[in-house]
Amino acid sequence: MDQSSTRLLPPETPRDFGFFLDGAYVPAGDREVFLRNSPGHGTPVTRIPKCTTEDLDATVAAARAAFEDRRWSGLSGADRAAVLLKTADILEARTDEIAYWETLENGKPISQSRGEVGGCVSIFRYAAGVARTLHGDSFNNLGDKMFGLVTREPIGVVGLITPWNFPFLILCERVPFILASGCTMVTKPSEVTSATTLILGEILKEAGLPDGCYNVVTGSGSTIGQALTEHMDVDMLSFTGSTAVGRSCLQAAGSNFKKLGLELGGKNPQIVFADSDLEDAADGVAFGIGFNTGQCCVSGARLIVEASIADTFSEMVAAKLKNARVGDPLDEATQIGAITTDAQNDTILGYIAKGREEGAKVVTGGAALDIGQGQYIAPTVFSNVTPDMAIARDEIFGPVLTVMPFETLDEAITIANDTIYGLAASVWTKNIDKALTVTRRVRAGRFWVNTTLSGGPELPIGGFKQSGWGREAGVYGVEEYTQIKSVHIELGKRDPWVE
Ligand code: TXE
Repeated sequence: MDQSSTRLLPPETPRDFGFFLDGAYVPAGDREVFLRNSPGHGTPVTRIPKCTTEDLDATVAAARAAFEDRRWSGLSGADRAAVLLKTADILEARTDEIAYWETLENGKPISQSRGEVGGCVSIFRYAAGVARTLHGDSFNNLGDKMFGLVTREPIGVVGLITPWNFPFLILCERVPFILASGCTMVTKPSEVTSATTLILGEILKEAGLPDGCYNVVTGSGSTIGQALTEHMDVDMLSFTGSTAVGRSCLQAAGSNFKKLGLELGGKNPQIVFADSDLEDAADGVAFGIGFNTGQCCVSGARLIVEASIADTFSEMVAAKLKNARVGDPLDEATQIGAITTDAQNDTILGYIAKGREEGAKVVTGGAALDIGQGQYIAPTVFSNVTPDMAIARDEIFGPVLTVMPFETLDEAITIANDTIYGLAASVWTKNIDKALTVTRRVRAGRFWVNTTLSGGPELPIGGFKQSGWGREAGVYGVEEYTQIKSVHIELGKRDPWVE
């Protein structure tokens, strides 16, 4: 069904999902369930099992068995690539369905969800190429009697914990690379957005992924997430979420010294110089904070703008945000949807109140929007912001932009680096010297010049400072899921140790 031509409605009754173990769904049975309400409609849409720690152990055991018998890691890169390519084809064919469940659980606009599934298709296709090109190294410079090899091997069983802001996209920025490397996995999606992670199970199976290579355990972070992080039979954990939980993962992973990949919070600068194309920059800055209701780890939440244009430019951004269409996520015209969780809604409104109390001035927005159903917040711009204010320092994770002016390039860089985070940054200028100087001196893992929030699977993702460890995606990303082995090969007759 082409849903783009049909008026979409939430389901009349919630859909039941099972968790995914060894190639099959396991219904909730007598387990407790999470009932998820659509944040855009306030009605129940999905029911997901609350798995027990025995369920978790079963998924890890399935992934371990699949890894040890080499049913996946023993295949050629070409054979693994074939499964990833077939997955991409099935995802493409099922785009509307996946986007529908993503929007219902997350609250993001349906057109955006479809775009994200399209992005995931592209990532699977890219990762198929990486599966075939992944290789080690050789050393032919060790003298005639010694030849050295460095082989790359999959790290083993990977635990993957994902958040609710991009449930399917963040999943697909990791799963194809984990599988390309030859690893097997257990993933734990956020308890509020598990549906599309579960749907991927049957798609991978249909594409030919052997049973046990992709398992999904559902449940809360503090129980199942924590237990997965501590698990003695998991070799690596990739966690995406808050910096606070990332810190607790560091401790939990000490159980068996599992390798950690962490993508955590951000408070990302948008540096705008007076010589930029101001129309483009205003549109980009509005997009950078409005997209996904600002619930992006890479949202451009701090506008650092040359003082000579600060007022005019803030008004330009405010005008753009006022024109952005906030509303029912299932409406094709919507650009900004609902706030995903009740807790996040309270957090964002709390920061807006705090900004006012601390003396910042609301340029636009600053309140919840009554759309008749669900929870919505007007995109908000604050001026008169000082570096010590909570709205300038904390990751709000909502559509709230702070404006801070600068006089010199050095000052812009100092303000940009004045944060514990280092996930992403953007700079807007037509002057190549300024663009490159800022790019080289601002400490962030991902940079945009005269654009923001763009890119594809070729370029890696990850943070500096307290924004995380390691990289996902690209060749660098797949290498994270491997470990290397040094092989020393002696040629010819050995020089004896004992005569
Ligand atoms: O994240 P959590 P929350 C930030 C953002 C947001 C705040 C809180 O600032 O306001 O975090 O969101 C699982 N051991 N980001 O509470 O708790 C949890 O079930 C192991 C930034 O939702 O970090 C979910 O699957 N796992 C961010 C995942 O961790 C645990 C994206 C993320 O949840 C766990 C999301 C534990 N002890 C939120 N506790 C980004 N940078 O993209 C929870 N989880």
